Amino acid sequence: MTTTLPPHAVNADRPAGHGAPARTMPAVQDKAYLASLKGVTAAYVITAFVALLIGVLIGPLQALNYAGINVYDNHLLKLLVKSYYQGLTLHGVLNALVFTQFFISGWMLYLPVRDLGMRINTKFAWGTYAVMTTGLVLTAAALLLNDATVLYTLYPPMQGSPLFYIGASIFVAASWGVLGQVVYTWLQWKRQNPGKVTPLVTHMSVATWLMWFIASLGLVTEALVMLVPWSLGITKTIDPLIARTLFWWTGHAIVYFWLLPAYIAWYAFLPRHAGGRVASEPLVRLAFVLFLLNGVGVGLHHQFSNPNINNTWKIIHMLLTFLVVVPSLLTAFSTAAALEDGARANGGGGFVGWIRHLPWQNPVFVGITLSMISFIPGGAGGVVNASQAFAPVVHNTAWIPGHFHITVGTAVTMTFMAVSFWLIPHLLGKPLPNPKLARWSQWIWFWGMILFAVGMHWQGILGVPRRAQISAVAQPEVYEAMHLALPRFLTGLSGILLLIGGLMFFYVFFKMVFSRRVQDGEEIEIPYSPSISAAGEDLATASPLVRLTEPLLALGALGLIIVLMVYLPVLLPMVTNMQGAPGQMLWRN
Ligand code: HEM
Ligand SMILES: [Cu+2]
Repeated sequence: MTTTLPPHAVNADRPAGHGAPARTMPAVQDKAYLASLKGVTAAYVITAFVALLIGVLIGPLQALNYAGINVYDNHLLKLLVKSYYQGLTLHGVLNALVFTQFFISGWMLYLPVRDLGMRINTKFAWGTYAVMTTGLVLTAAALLLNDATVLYTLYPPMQGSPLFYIGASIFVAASWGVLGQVVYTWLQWKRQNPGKVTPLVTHMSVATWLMWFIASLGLVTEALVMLVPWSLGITKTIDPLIARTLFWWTGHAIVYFWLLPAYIAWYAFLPRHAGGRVASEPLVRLAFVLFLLNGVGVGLHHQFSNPNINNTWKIIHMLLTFLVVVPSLLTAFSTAAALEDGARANGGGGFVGWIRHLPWQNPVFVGITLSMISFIPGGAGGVVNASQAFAPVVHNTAWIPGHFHITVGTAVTMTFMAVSFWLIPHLLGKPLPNPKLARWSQWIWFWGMILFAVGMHWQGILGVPRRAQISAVAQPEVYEAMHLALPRFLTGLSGILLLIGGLMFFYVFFKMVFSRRVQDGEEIEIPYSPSISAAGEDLATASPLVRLTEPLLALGALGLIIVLMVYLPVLLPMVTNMQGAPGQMLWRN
């Protein structure tokens, strides 16, 4: 097997425009500075995958539960994890919060900085990394001590220890450190380059960070105003409905904070891997601005069954949720077009025959493309979940974890895995050791998640609840009457496949990280793609759509106003009529 990464498919005799990168990165002369920037990025990415490794090792135990097999009574396991629910909390927090935020913080710091050719203060960047890691350590300590088995949603009145909430607050605050550094760098660039169009990758990154700022305000308010003082005993009771509402202000939009960084890889880099071109840069910019404007004010679709919320607002949030389908479909069509463009340039033809002419031997391409394919049923299921008519059927059933494992568990996780196959070589000068194994890990993970989704959606429809240790219930007859044999089998099998695929991935990943540096990472370029329709460089001559999508700060302010408009009328009546509940630690009983 070759020791270098399969190239970003470049072929000399291609139609004009193909194969050549659209953008060459501004070169960095100061080697020590570049090493420090790459170092902090690698630290974020590697920490992310360590968290994912632990989270992923717990997943199969949960899948076995949904196969009807209880492994949590095992004495050895009990030494590490006290209960199914502690395992579940660790799994959800490490995978969905820690892995994602660490990866994204490295990825979306590094890309815009290199894209703009700006110099940042790397001491500040390392400081932010240290703060984020401190937050992680505090949170993890509380979780491992079984002091905060409150599940991924942190729903009060279930009460975790102060350590958990303080750690989580520090963790989120650190993301603002990265956010601030990126937005500041971009504004500096704007000042030095008046009248210029922001380059695409930077535009996507800044739009995503601003969206996250608006999104995180809910969780930050919940944590600082409610959870921390309550866990410290300063306030005796807590209003569960207000806490839930603030949680979902952040809780839905956070999925775009995970997805949009993956979209950067889909839009800006995947065409290059496939030998194709970005269909339209102005359209990409529009998609990101639509997420910035409309990604946050939709959270009530998680609260259809909660009392004391006017139904009109639930319906408004539902319709706004459906509106997010627009940028999602823009993404689906644009990325498919870019792939077809690449395949036809590779000599592919026919209605679907071109698919064979895609670089299926390249693990980066395979991981990202499979992640996108699994996102088609994932996204469609999201529309079902958000519909007030269907929500009562699927709410709090196994359907829901079935749904989000083919969104965050694939579209996000597999994309980040696949990106690491070129990003680590680029950052550390350590080539991907075993491309074939890397490719197989992605196929197995993909089929694992598809089987998992089938098994869990199926069980959910039959009425099996989520977040329930159903393998250890007092009345197993209830479940026996549901005819669960086949979906249970599929779920258990998927857990084993995911364990195998996951271990293959981590073997390749850590072998790469711990190998010796053999080349200058700069030889492996960031895979910028050419475009069929570029945004241009000067605002004066750019299209109206490009000019409209350029002022991201103003658009972000508009986004914030929209969120306040759809949230304040919901929150104000709750605040003037508070219902306090005392804390509970159910997992201790
Ligand atoms: C080996 C792969 C994985 C397996 C077998 C697996 C399995 C499961 C199962 C069975 C549940 C449902 C448990 C319940 O409702 O009681 C669950 C929950 C969850 N999983 Fe995974 N999972 C895997 C990977 C991932 C990944 C990669 C992510 C995200 C990046 C993720 C995020 C979550 C979250 C957020 C929950 C919900 C936790 C909660 O309800 O509090 N999982 N997982
Ligand atoms: Cu949602």
